Amino acid sequence: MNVRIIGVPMDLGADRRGVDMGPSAIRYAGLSGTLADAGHECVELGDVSVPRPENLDASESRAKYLGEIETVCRGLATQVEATIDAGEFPLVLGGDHSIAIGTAGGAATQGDTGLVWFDAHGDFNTPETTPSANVHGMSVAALLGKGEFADSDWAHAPNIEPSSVAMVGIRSLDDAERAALRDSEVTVFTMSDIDERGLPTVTEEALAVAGKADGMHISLDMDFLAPTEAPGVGTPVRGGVTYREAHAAMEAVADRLDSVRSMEVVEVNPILDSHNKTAELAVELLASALGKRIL
Ligand code: 5AB
Ligand code: MN
Ligand code: MN
Ligand code: MN
Repeated sequence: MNVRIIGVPMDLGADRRGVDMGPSAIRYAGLSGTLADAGHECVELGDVSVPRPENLDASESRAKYLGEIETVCRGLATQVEATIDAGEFPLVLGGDHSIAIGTAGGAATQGDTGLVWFDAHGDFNTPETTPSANVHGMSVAALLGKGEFADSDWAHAPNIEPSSVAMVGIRSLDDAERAALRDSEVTVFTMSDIDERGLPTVTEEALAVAGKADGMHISLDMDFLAPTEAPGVGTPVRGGVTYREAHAAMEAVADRLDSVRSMEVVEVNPILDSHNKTAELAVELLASALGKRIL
Protein backbone atom coordinates (compact mmCIF):
# COMPACT_ATOMS: atom_id res chain seq x y z
CA MET A 1 0.00 0.00 0.00
CA ASN A 2 1.10 3.59 -0.57
CA VAL A 3 0.73 5.40 2.74
CA ARG A 4 0.82 9.17 3.11
CA ILE A 5 1.67 10.30 6.63
CA ILE A 6 0.02 13.56 7.71
CA GLY A 7 0.87 15.12 11.10
CA VAL A 8 -1.56 17.42 12.91
CA PRO A 9 0.12 19.01 15.96
CA MET A 10 -3.20 20.12 17.38
CA ASP A 11 -3.79 20.82 21.07
CA LEU A 12 -6.54 23.43 20.81
CA GLY A 13 -9.21 20.78 21.39
CA ALA A 14 -7.79 19.62 24.74
CA ASP A 15 -6.74 21.10 28.08
CA ARG A 16 -3.53 19.18 28.57
CA ARG A 17 -0.77 20.92 26.65
CA GLY A 18 1.72 18.55 25.05
CA VAL A 19 -0.49 16.54 22.72
CA ASP A 20 0.75 18.88 19.94
CA MET A 21 4.06 17.00 20.19
CA GLY A 22 2.36 13.69 19.38
CA PRO A 23 3.22 13.60 15.67
CA SER A 24 6.94 14.13 16.37
CA ALA A 25 6.98 11.49 19.11
CA ILE A 26 5.28 8.96 16.82
CA ARG A 27 7.73 9.69 14.01
CA TYR A 28 10.72 9.40 16.40
CA ALA A 29 9.33 6.06 17.53
CA GLY A 30 10.12 4.80 14.04
CA LEU A 31 6.82 4.95 12.19
CA SER A 32 8.01 5.10 8.58
CA GLY A 33 10.68 2.41 9.05
CA THR A 34 8.22 0.10 10.76
CA LEU A 35 5.63 0.55 8.02
CA ALA A 36 8.32 0.04 5.36
CA ASP A 37 9.32 -3.23 7.07
CA ALA A 38 5.65 -4.22 6.90
CA GLY A 39 5.82 -3.74 3.12
CA HIS A 40 4.32 -0.29 2.65
CA GLU A 41 5.63 2.64 0.62
CA CYS A 42 5.50 5.70 2.87
CA VAL A 43 5.47 9.33 1.86
CA GLU A 44 5.86 11.87 4.65
CA LEU A 45 3.66 14.92 4.00
CA GLY A 46 4.82 16.77 7.13
CA ASP A 47 2.57 18.67 9.48
CA VAL A 48 -0.58 20.70 8.91
CA SER A 49 -0.06 24.16 10.41
CA VAL A 50 -1.89 24.78 13.71
CA PRO A 51 -2.11 28.19 15.46
CA ARG A 52 -0.52 28.55 18.91
CA PRO A 53 -3.01 28.98 21.78
CA GLU A 54 -0.70 31.60 23.35
CA ASN A 55 -1.90 33.97 20.62
CA LEU A 56 -5.60 33.18 21.03
CA ASP A 57 -8.39 33.84 23.49
CA ALA A 58 -10.81 31.06 24.38
CA SER A 59 -12.48 32.55 27.42
CA GLU A 60 -16.26 32.37 27.64
CA SER A 61 -16.54 29.85 24.82
CA ARG A 62 -18.59 26.65 25.09
CA ALA A 63 -16.39 25.15 22.37
CA LYS A 64 -12.90 26.53 22.84
CA TYR A 65 -10.95 27.53 19.71
CA LEU A 66 -13.71 26.18 17.44
CA GLY A 67 -12.87 28.70 14.70
CA GLU A 68 -9.19 27.71 14.65
CA ILE A 69 -10.10 24.02 14.80
CA GLU A 70 -12.38 24.56 11.80
CA THR A 71 -9.52 26.05 9.77
CA VAL A 72 -7.20 23.16 10.61
CA CYS A 73 -9.86 20.51 9.95
CA ARG A 74 -10.82 22.01 6.60
CA GLY A 75 -7.17 21.88 5.52
CA LEU A 76 -6.76 18.35 6.84
CA ALA A 77 -9.95 17.15 5.13
CA THR A 78 -8.65 18.50 1.82
CA GLN A 79 -5.36 16.59 2.22
CA VAL A 80 -7.15 13.38 3.19
CA GLU A 81 -9.49 13.72 0.20
CA ALA A 82 -6.59 14.37 -2.21
CA THR A 83 -4.71 11.36 -0.82
CA ILE A 84 -7.64 9.00 -1.35
CA ASP A 85 -8.31 10.51 -4.80
CA ALA A 86 -4.68 9.68 -5.67
CA GLY A 87 -5.32 6.05 -4.70
CA GLU A 88 -3.17 6.29 -1.57
CA PHE A 89 -3.86 5.71 2.11
CA PRO A 90 -4.03 8.67 4.52
CA LEU A 91 -2.47 7.94 7.92
CA VAL A 92 -3.05 10.90 10.22
CA LEU A 93 -1.05 11.51 13.42
CA GLY A 94 -2.56 13.66 16.19
CA GLY A 95 -2.82 15.84 18.00
CA ASP A 96 -5.96 15.83 20.04
CA HIS A 97 -9.11 14.05 18.88
CA SER A 98 -10.75 17.18 17.46
CA ILE A 99 -8.74 16.48 14.29
CA ALA A 100 -11.02 13.52 13.58
CA ILE A 101 -13.57 16.02 12.31
CA GLY A 102 -11.10 16.74 9.49
CA THR A 103 -9.87 13.20 8.93
CA ALA A 104 -13.28 11.52 8.89
CA GLY A 105 -14.75 14.49 7.02
CA GLY A 106 -12.10 13.99 4.32
CA ALA A 107 -12.83 10.27 4.13
CA ALA A 108 -16.54 11.02 3.87
CA THR A 109 -16.05 13.10 0.71
CA GLN A 110 -15.77 9.70 -1.01
CA GLY A 111 -19.35 8.69 -0.18
CA ASP A 112 -21.17 6.64 2.44
CA THR A 113 -18.67 6.20 5.30
CA GLY A 114 -18.59 4.11 8.46
CA LEU A 115 -16.62 4.95 11.57
CA VAL A 116 -14.92 2.73 14.14
CA TRP A 117 -14.00 4.75 17.22
CA PHE A 118 -11.56 3.04 19.62
CA ASP A 119 -11.68 5.19 22.75
CA ALA A 120 -12.34 5.29 26.50
CA HIS A 121 -14.72 8.19 25.80
CA GLY A 122 -17.73 8.67 23.56
CA ASP A 123 -16.67 12.12 22.26
CA PHE A 124 -20.41 12.75 21.90
CA ASN A 125 -20.76 16.07 23.71
CA THR A 126 -21.98 19.21 22.01
CA PRO A 127 -21.33 22.85 22.97
CA GLU A 128 -24.65 22.59 24.85
CA THR A 129 -23.69 19.53 26.95
CA THR A 130 -19.90 19.71 27.34
CA PRO A 131 -18.51 19.91 30.88
CA SER A 132 -15.12 21.16 29.63
CA ALA A 133 -15.72 23.16 26.41
CA ASN A 134 -12.99 20.99 24.87
CA VAL A 135 -13.76 20.08 21.26
CA HIS A 136 -11.89 16.74 21.47
CA GLY A 137 -14.87 15.53 23.51
CA MET A 138 -17.30 16.50 20.71
CA SER A 139 -15.84 15.01 17.50
CA VAL A 140 -18.40 12.27 16.89
CA ALA A 141 -21.33 14.56 17.73
CA ALA A 142 -19.90 17.15 15.34
CA LEU A 143 -19.50 14.65 12.48
CA LEU A 144 -23.08 13.47 12.99
CA GLY A 145 -24.42 17.04 13.08
CA LYS A 146 -25.73 16.95 16.65
CA GLY A 147 -26.91 20.08 18.44
CA GLU A 148 -25.19 23.24 17.34
CA PHE A 149 -23.30 21.29 14.66
CA ALA A 150 -26.50 20.53 12.71
CA ASP A 151 -26.01 23.36 10.23
CA SER A 152 -22.23 23.25 10.16
CA ASP A 153 -20.89 22.97 6.60
CA TRP A 154 -17.46 21.76 7.79
CA ALA A 155 -18.06 19.58 10.85
CA HIS A 156 -21.27 17.73 9.97
CA ALA A 157 -20.48 14.97 7.47
CA PRO A 158 -23.83 13.96 5.91
CA ASN A 159 -22.23 10.83 4.43
CA ILE A 160 -21.71 9.38 7.90
CA GLU A 161 -24.88 7.77 9.22
CA PRO A 162 -25.12 7.13 12.98
CA SER A 163 -26.09 3.54 12.17
CA SER A 164 -22.64 3.06 10.58
CA VAL A 165 -20.76 4.34 13.64
CA ALA A 166 -19.38 1.92 16.25
CA MET A 167 -17.44 2.73 19.41
CA VAL A 168 -15.19 0.24 21.19
CA GLY A 169 -13.64 0.42 24.68
CA ILE A 170 -15.99 3.01 26.17
CA ARG A 171 -15.79 3.46 29.97
CA SER A 172 -16.23 7.19 30.63
CA LEU A 173 -19.33 9.12 29.60
CA ASP A 174 -20.78 12.38 30.92
CA ASP A 175 -24.46 12.24 31.92
CA ALA A 176 -25.89 14.24 29.02
CA GLU A 177 -23.49 12.50 26.64
CA ARG A 178 -24.71 9.09 27.83
CA ALA A 179 -28.32 10.13 27.30
CA ALA A 180 -27.57 11.43 23.80
CA LEU A 181 -25.74 8.22 22.87
CA ARG A 182 -28.61 6.09 24.17
CA ASP A 183 -30.98 8.12 22.02
CA SER A 184 -28.81 7.73 18.94
CA GLU A 185 -28.32 4.89 16.49
CA VAL A 186 -24.62 4.71 17.28
CA THR A 187 -23.46 1.23 18.38
CA VAL A 188 -21.50 1.41 21.62
CA PHE A 189 -19.33 -1.47 22.86
CA THR A 190 -18.30 -0.66 26.42
CA MET A 191 -15.51 -2.26 28.44
CA SER A 192 -18.25 -4.35 30.08
CA ASP A 193 -19.13 -5.77 26.67
CA ILE A 194 -15.46 -6.60 26.14
CA ASP A 195 -15.32 -8.26 29.60
CA GLU A 196 -18.38 -10.36 28.85
CA ARG A 197 -17.93 -11.26 25.20
CA GLY A 198 -14.25 -10.80 24.51
CA LEU A 199 -12.44 -8.26 22.43
CA PRO A 200 -12.27 -10.23 19.13
CA THR A 201 -16.06 -10.70 18.96
CA VAL A 202 -16.79 -7.10 19.88
CA THR A 203 -14.28 -5.71 17.37
CA GLU A 204 -15.65 -7.95 14.62
CA GLU A 205 -19.14 -6.63 15.33
CA ALA A 206 -17.93 -3.02 15.35
CA LEU A 207 -16.22 -3.52 11.99
CA ALA A 208 -19.39 -5.10 10.63
CA VAL A 209 -21.43 -2.07 11.74
CA ALA A 210 -19.05 0.38 10.03
CA GLY A 211 -18.57 -2.03 7.14
CA LYS A 212 -22.22 -1.57 6.09
CA ALA A 213 -21.06 1.70 4.53
CA ASP A 214 -19.03 1.78 1.30
CA GLY A 215 -15.82 2.55 3.15
CA MET A 216 -14.68 3.20 6.69
CA HIS A 217 -12.50 5.43 8.78
CA ILE A 218 -10.63 4.03 11.79
CA SER A 219 -9.99 6.40 14.68
CA LEU A 220 -7.67 5.19 17.45
CA ASP A 221 -7.55 7.28 20.61
CA MET A 222 -4.63 5.92 22.65
CA ASP A 223 -6.70 6.19 25.85
CA PHE A 224 -8.53 3.12 24.46
CA LEU A 225 -5.71 1.25 26.22
CA ALA A 226 -5.24 0.93 29.97
CA PRO A 227 -3.04 3.76 31.29
CA THR A 228 -0.53 1.14 32.47
CA GLU A 229 0.15 0.46 28.77
CA ALA A 230 -0.40 3.98 27.43
CA PRO A 231 0.42 6.51 30.18
CA GLY A 232 1.10 9.34 27.73
CA VAL A 233 -2.47 10.50 27.13
CA GLY A 234 -4.29 13.60 28.38
CA THR A 235 -7.43 11.98 29.76
CA PRO A 236 -6.47 8.50 31.02
CA VAL A 237 -9.19 6.23 32.41
CA ARG A 238 -8.39 3.05 34.37
CA GLY A 239 -9.51 -0.29 33.06
CA GLY A 240 -8.82 -0.01 29.35
CA VAL A 241 -7.80 -2.78 27.01
CA THR A 242 -4.53 -4.64 27.45
CA TYR A 243 -1.54 -4.60 25.14
CA ARG A 244 -2.54 -7.88 23.49
CA GLU A 245 -6.20 -6.90 23.16
CA ALA A 246 -5.19 -3.68 21.40
CA HIS A 247 -3.07 -5.65 18.94
CA ALA A 248 -5.92 -8.10 18.37
CA ALA A 249 -8.27 -5.19 17.64
CA MET A 250 -5.84 -3.74 15.11
CA GLU A 251 -5.28 -7.15 13.49
CA ALA A 252 -9.04 -7.36 13.03
CA VAL A 253 -8.86 -3.99 11.26
CA ALA A 254 -6.12 -5.36 9.03
CA ASP A 255 -8.40 -8.25 8.03
CA ARG A 256 -10.84 -5.64 6.68
CA LEU A 257 -8.26 -3.27 5.21
CA ASP A 258 -9.81 -3.42 1.74
CA SER A 259 -12.73 -1.37 3.00
CA VAL A 260 -10.70 1.00 5.20
CA ARG A 261 -10.24 4.41 3.57
CA SER A 262 -8.25 6.19 6.24
CA MET A 263 -6.89 5.89 9.75
CA GLU A 264 -5.68 8.15 12.52
CA VAL A 265 -4.02 7.79 15.91
CA VAL A 266 -4.59 10.58 18.40
CA GLU A 267 -4.06 11.89 21.94
CA VAL A 268 -0.39 10.85 22.36
CA ASN A 269 1.04 13.34 24.88
CA PRO A 270 4.84 13.05 25.20
CA ILE A 271 4.94 15.33 28.27
CA LEU A 272 2.87 12.82 30.23
CA ASP A 273 4.56 9.79 28.69
CA SER A 274 7.31 7.60 30.05
CA HIS A 275 10.29 7.25 27.66
CA ASN A 276 8.06 7.56 24.59
CA LYS A 277 6.30 4.30 25.50
CA THR A 278 2.88 5.46 24.27
CA ALA A 279 4.23 6.70 20.94
CA GLU A 280 6.12 3.43 20.43
CA LEU A 281 2.95 1.52 21.16
CA ALA A 282 1.06 3.72 18.69
CA VAL A 283 3.58 2.75 16.00
CA GLU A 284 3.20 -0.94 16.81
CA LEU A 285 -0.58 -0.71 16.68
CA LEU A 286 -0.57 1.17 13.38
CA ALA A 287 1.69 -1.52 11.93
CA SER A 288 -0.72 -4.23 13.13
CA ALA A 289 -3.67 -2.34 11.64
CA LEU A 290 -1.86 -2.06 8.32
CA GLY A 291 -1.13 -5.77 8.16
CA LYS A 292 2.11 -6.51 10.05
CA ARG A 293 2.06 -10.08 11.37
CA ILE A 294 4.22 -11.91 13.92
CA LEU A 295 4.84 -14.83 11.58
B1 5AB B 1 -10.98 12.29 24.08
C1 5AB B 1 -14.93 14.68 28.56
N1 5AB B 1 -16.03 13.80 28.19
O1 5AB B 1 -16.04 16.16 27.06
C2 5AB B 1 -15.14 16.05 27.91
O2 5AB B 1 -9.75 12.03 24.81
C3 5AB B 1 -13.60 14.07 28.16
O3 5AB B 1 -10.72 12.64 22.70
C4 5AB B 1 -13.36 14.07 26.69
O4 5AB B 1 -11.74 11.01 24.02
C5 5AB B 1 -12.17 13.23 26.24
O5 5AB B 1 -14.39 16.96 28.24
C6 5AB B 1 -11.86 13.44 24.78
C7 5AB B 1 -14.90 14.83 30.07
MN1 MN C 1 -11.27 10.59 21.89
MN1 MN D 1 -10.50 9.41 24.84
MN1 MN E 1 -25.91 13.32 9.57
